[in-house]
Amino acid sequence: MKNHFIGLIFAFLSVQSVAMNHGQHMDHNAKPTAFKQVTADGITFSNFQARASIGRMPNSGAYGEIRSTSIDRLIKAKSSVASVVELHEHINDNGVMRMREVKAGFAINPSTPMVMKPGGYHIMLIGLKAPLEAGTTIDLSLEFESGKTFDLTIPVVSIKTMHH
Ligand SMILES: [Cu+2]
Repeated sequence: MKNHFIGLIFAFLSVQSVAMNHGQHMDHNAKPTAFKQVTADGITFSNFQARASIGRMPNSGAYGEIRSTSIDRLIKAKSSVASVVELHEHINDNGVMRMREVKAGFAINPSTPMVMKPGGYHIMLIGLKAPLEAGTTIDLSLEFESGKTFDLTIPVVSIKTMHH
């Protein structure tokens, strides 16, 4: 219960810090749109980010790591910036890398973090309403099989600076 409460405060703080990015007190040494780790209800989100649009491509991806203290499954993602959001994986189809939707969602096991990254599991943002610009943020709602839902604010990052 206590952890849950603290996690919600962190989530609130991360939203607040995003809101303050355009204020006068910005620390120029800080990375203002870096995602702050959020823990709530036994689930920890870290390194979340969306890829800035490349040219006029109508789609993009969101990535991050999820840990859970209990067995769970990410079953749905939503964002106001895209018409459709799907959970995808990359597969090697006779030497050709392709993406496909994982309808069952992403299993999350307490022993291993569920990692979404370019070229692997990812959240696909399909039919962007406007190009995603580096330095901005987008909303991302995640729904789990356990019934837990989370509303995150995640930074948009250029593909060039995406690697950690
Ligand atoms: Cu995809």
